[in-house]
Order: sequence, then structure tokens, then C-alpha cells
Amino acid sequence: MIFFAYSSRSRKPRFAAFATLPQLLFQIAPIVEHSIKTVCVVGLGYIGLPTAATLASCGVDVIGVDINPCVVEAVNAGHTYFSEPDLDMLLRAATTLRKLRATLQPEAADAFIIAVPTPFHEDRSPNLDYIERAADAIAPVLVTGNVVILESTSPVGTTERLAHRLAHLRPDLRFPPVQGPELIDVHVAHCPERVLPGRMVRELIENDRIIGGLTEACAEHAEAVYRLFLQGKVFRTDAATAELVKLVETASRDVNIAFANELSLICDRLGLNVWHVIELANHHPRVSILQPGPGVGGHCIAVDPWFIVSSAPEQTRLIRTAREVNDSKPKFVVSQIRERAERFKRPVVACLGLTYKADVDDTRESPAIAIAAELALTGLDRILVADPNLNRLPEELASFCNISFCDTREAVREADIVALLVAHSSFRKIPREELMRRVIIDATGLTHRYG
Ligand code: SAJ
Repeated sequence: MIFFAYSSRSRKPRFAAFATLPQLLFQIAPIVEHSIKTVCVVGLGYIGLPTAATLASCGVDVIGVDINPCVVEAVNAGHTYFSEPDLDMLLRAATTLRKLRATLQPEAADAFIIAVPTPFHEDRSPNLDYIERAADAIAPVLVTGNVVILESTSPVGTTERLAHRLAHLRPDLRFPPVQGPELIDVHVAHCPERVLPGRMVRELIENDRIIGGLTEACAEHAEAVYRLFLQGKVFRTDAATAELVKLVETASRDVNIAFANELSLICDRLGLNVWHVIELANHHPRVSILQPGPGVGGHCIAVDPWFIVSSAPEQTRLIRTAREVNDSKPKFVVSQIRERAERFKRPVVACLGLTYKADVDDTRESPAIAIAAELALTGLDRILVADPNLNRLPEELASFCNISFCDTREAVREADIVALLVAHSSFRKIPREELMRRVIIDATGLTHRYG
């Protein structure tokens, strides 16, 4: 059960010193003293849903909007449709207390938070269709005094384009940028999300936030919304800077992971253990190398750096190369498996882990899935895939007749080659002697760390 505590001076949830997160007391403040009484959150995905539930937990009336009727139905029933620690309980409490209601269409509110996906097109240019659709949907219900906050990760200039679009749709209202704060009817700002899947509920409250306003007043109005629940600091800036800061955070992680992945290729060539090399190098006081893996997945790090590349193609050699290094890693793992498979007449390969990272059930852009699919295409007779966080074969693999989904122990038992593709905690329980009887391709470092 989720417990939040509130300090006497503010209604912000405060994690009680004596409690772990799942034991904090959930309390709805009886009266909302702030002028922001209703918030409409557009997009009930990985970011929108925890944000909506957190705001609701602070006593705000939240209208959650999603174009998917199944999501609306699940949220109204108090059910999450993806797994995230503590979110289930927070959502159930929010809906039971009628502080959060999901609908297909936006309704009037004091503030609007847009948290929709920003994928890229085939040529890797940003696809802003979802933001445009969200703008079109909220435009009819906007009134003077509203603030519209874009949380979706966006290329530089998107918040300004959003304001232009709204201004075009609502010529009766004044949007930024205009001269003088008193002349603005609807404020517009960017506040990029930065919560880590697997720690979202806690990080939503505790992480510092960057708020970029199209004007000073826009940033101020947006800050008032986050002040409802935020314990972290707020740093105000202009919208374009905030947009780039988010992209830079993501690209920084991508470049650092690419360095670790490149080291894994170097060590493979030199016959050295990359995990051991990194472990020792990290004992230097100013060195902190990340971990190599099967590639970079998820909907952020594998996507967002391209937004920088597409806005400054000539200046982004390093960022582009890092993306390419990380994107090429699954193929390298496949080549390692195939090389070992040649020793067997009819090799059975077990792929352990399918999600995009450890201990989540999210499979978006998962390198492990790309590896299993590529292996299936190479014509191996039998590929067993196992993931304790999933209960069936992901859609991308469902059509391969040489892939079957099974339990971890069974996959290990039946396999000649075991490919560790995701470092799920539960894989540590696989008896070492059972693993060591097989040919192991460990893309995760799990056997080094726990071996
Ligand atoms: N990975 C490695 N080696 C590492 C760390 C990660 O190969 O040392 C891989 C993971 O296995 C995964 C991918 O990188 O495939 C991304 O995982 P992650 O845990 O680094 O990040 P995400 O995508 O789950 O969340 C990131 C976070 N951003 C940063 O750390 C800068 C999060 O704070 C953002 O909110 C999120 O992206 C987002 O939505 O942008």
C-alpha cells in the first residue's frame, strides 16, 4: 500500500522518514487552497498516468485524457496497464476517491499537461503529430487564465510552435510570445519529464525540474502546477533551453553507454573481460564508465538524440556515432551467438530476457527482441525465449515458428547456448552449475557480477 505524508505547511507529499515508499500514507488534502483546482493531463502513458495519479493524490481534480478507449476504461477502473512500482496503489486510491477520471476528450481545466509520444519518422526526423493532435483537442476548451505545459520530449522550437497552433485555433485568446505578461490569456511552457522507469512515482516527486516558459510569466504559471506535488527544486528558463536540456540529458547517457559498448567490442577483439576492465578503471576517482549491454532500448535514449541530430546535422558527429554504435550492438550479439552455434549440429538457443532493460515489463525498442528476431531469421531451428516479467511472446516475435516462449528454467535446461540479454534480478537465482554446463553469451555482465 502506498502511503504519503503531508507536512503541516504544505500539501506536498513528503516521504515519511520512518517509512519506505510502499509504506507512506496516502492522504487527500481536504481542501485545495491553490488556484489550480483542476488539471487536464493529455496522454495517459508511461509519464501522463503517474503524473495524473500523483496530482490526484494531492487533492487536485484530474481529468485524464487518452485516445485509446481501453486505456480510459482501465484507468477508470483503477487499473494500470503497465507495471510500475507503487503506481497501482496510487491510481486505485485516486480513482476510488474520485480525484482522477479518464475520458476520450479534454475538458475545461485550470492547467493542461501534454504528455504524448514523440516518435521519429523513418528518416529519423521527429514526428510531432501527437502533439499537434493534443493541441487541436484542447484548443476548444481553453479559457483565459489557463496554462498549457508540454512535457513530451521535443525538438527545440516545439513549444513555440504549439503556442502558434493554439493561437491559430483560438484567435479570441492571446498566447505568448506577446509583449507584456498582462497581455497573455493562456500561458505556455515546456517542462520535460525526467523520471526513470522503475522509479517513476518517487522520482516524479523528488527530481528537480526544468521549466522553460515562452515568457517569464509562462514559466511562473507552470511552476505553480509542479509546486502542488514537487519536492525537488525548480529551475526556470526559456522554452528552447528547456527543450535542449532534456535532449542533452538523453544524449549524454547515450554517448556514455556507447563508450561502454565500444569497450565491449574492443575487449572481445583482445580477448579480455570488459566487465573486469571497467570495474578496475572505475576505481580511478574521476572515471565512471557505464555498463555495456546488448544495445540501447526504451522510448527515450534510443530516440531523442536523433532530435538533436536532425536540428544540427553538421554539428552532431559524436551524438550520431554514439547512436550508431549502440544501434549496432544487437547485430554484434547475434554474430557472437551464431559463431558459437556453428559448433552444434542442431543448436537450441535460449534467449533470457526480452524487455528493454532489467526488472521492467516494457519492451519498447528492446534490443533483446531485435536479437531474438534476427536469430530466428538466420534459420536456427529452435529458439527458446524466456522473460519472467512477461507472460507471452511479444507481438514482434509471435509470427516466427522457430521461436517459443517458455519458463526460464526450462529454457536453460533445453538449451545448448544460453544468451543472457537482460539482467533481470531473478536470473541471479538460476543455479550457476546449470548455466555453466551450457555455452554462455552474456551481454549483460550478470555472470561476472553475480558469478
Ligand atoms: N543501458 C546500458 N548500460 C547502462 C545503462 C543503461 O546499456 O549502463 C541501457 C538499458 O539497458 C536500456 C537503455 O540503456 O536499454 C536505457 O535505459 P536507462 O535506464 O538508461 O534509461 P531509460 O530509457 O529507462 O530512462 C531514461 C532516463 N534518462 C536519463 O537517464 C538521462 C530517464 O530519466 C528519462 O526520464 C527517460 O529516459 C525518458 O523518458 O527520457
